[in-house]
Amino acid sequence: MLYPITTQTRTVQSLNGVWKFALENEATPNDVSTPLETKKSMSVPGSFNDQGVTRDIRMHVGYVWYEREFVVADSLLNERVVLRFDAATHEADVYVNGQFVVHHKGGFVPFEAEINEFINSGRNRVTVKLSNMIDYTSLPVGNYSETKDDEGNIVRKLSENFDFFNYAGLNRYVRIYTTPKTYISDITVTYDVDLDNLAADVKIAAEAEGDYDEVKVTILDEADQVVGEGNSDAAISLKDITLWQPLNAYLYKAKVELIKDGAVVDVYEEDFGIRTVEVKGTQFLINGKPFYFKGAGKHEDSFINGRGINEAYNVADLNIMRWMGANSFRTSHYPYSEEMMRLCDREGFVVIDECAAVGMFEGFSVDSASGMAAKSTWSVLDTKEAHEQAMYELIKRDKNHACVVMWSVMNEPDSAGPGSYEYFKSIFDYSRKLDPQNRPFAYVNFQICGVDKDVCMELSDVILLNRYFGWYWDTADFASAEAHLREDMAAWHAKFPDKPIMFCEYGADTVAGLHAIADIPFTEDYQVEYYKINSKVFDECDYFIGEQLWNFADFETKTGINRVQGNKKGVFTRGRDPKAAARWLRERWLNIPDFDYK
Ligand code: GCB
Repeated sequence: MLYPITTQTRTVQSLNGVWKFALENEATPNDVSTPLETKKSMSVPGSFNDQGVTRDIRMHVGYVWYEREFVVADSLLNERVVLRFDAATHEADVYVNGQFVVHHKGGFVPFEAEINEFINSGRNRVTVKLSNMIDYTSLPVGNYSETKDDEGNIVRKLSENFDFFNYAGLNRYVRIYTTPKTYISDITVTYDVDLDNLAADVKIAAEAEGDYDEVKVTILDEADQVVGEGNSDAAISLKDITLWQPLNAYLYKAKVELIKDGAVVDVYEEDFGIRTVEVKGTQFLINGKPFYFKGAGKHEDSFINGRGINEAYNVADLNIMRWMGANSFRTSHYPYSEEMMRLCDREGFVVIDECAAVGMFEGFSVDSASGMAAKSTWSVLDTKEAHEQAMYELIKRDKNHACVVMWSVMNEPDSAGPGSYEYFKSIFDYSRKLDPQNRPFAYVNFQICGVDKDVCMELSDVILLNRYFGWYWDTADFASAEAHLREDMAAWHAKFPDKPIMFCEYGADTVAGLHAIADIPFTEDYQVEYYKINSKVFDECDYFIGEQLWNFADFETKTGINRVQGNKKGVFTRGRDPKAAARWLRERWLNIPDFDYK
């Protein structure tokens, strides 16, 4: 799916700003044929929860309404006019001037619809009925129930089956863009690279609709010099290429033009980097060299905005990670904004791109993590359809990004209980066919489904582990934690001697400002010690290819007795102030090269 940009043939108009907002009153449903009656306002993009402030909005479960007016300039009404939502979390029905236009479920990917037949010259009205409900058929997975009160009203309850707050709303940008009636609908970038000779055969495959004779492709380098020309059917050979490298990005531009009778009818420009990715034995090769991942699992989470896009945070977060010596992160636990992916392409950050498959564990709870056991997850959940859709939409959106080096199909699923293997196999088989660049696919293993219980790891190209020795396990006993971690790593390596292992989570909750000498959990000192013992074991294992800690920054969660205004495992606070561990890790990571460490 193409990102909306302005070109000589296309325009983009923002619908961001303050919209009208209302909670759905189910006794007297909103009538979309008339303007929304409300005095409430809501900023878009942004989650509605913290903007709403009081409990009735913040904790609302069910439907909400957004509405605003817009005008499309008359000069554009003969173009193809498309209304695009970058993310409506989690499910939306969109109406224009009271008429139904499009429905989408899945709160972290874009969707769009042509609206020509619904709009008029002058003022128009866009209305969105949005649901924040998630259940056993959706991704992410939620525990949903409903009852009726004495007056017969539905009372909805929702408890996340995962450890982040269920921020919802029009979380990303809303735009109208125009294209000609004959237009480029998608572009897929693939290439064969000759690393020894720094040459590449690049295929820019365009899909288009309408009446055209040919698709012309021009490849430009960063100095805007033409380095290759051809069409969309055949590969274009490039010589003396500059590779996209971690933290040292280089982006080419593919200018794609639809030609009819010698004239350009549509033009789109897609930036792309050239790099190779390969899992070979116990190594993860980028551009043929063994890469070592240093970084974190993150969240899209900021004060007031909730999960709403915050580009200043995105820029700052990458700068903070660079300061720390990090080179990568995982989009835990859902696809991040397209702006973040584009930024990572530009900055050279390496991304493990995760779909919203989280909570796939019957009875998940952060209050009893070490005591949980796999049960009958795969007969309780009915997520296959949503999961395939999520992988399809994720890869369709992110396939051309050089920053994406691996797909994560699930975080901490039940990979031990009955039916796990069959479910995993079908998702892996389905997903692998979708990536035109054939990147590695993996899932992130839950400590509860350890090496003696997990039955799915043979399907994963890399062994991604979330491990909490010294936190949920062996709390305040670093000697045992270290020994158990060492045993765990050895056991995984013995079971899969030819697969690389990396950590996608390890961490300890830490309340900034607390200190103690004697290994007291929640103190900054404890967090530093925790990272020291983990790092020591990592360095003993030559098959260990990366450390992504949990979490980059403190973040909001549902309330619970194990969460103090959210999850405090950040090495930065929610406001991005460093805890002591951030400085300790900085010392470590600045001394670990991106390549050839293992
Ligand atoms: C995990 C989850 C993550 C939680 C984390 C924790 O394993 O993947 O979403 O936030 O543990 O802090 O418990």
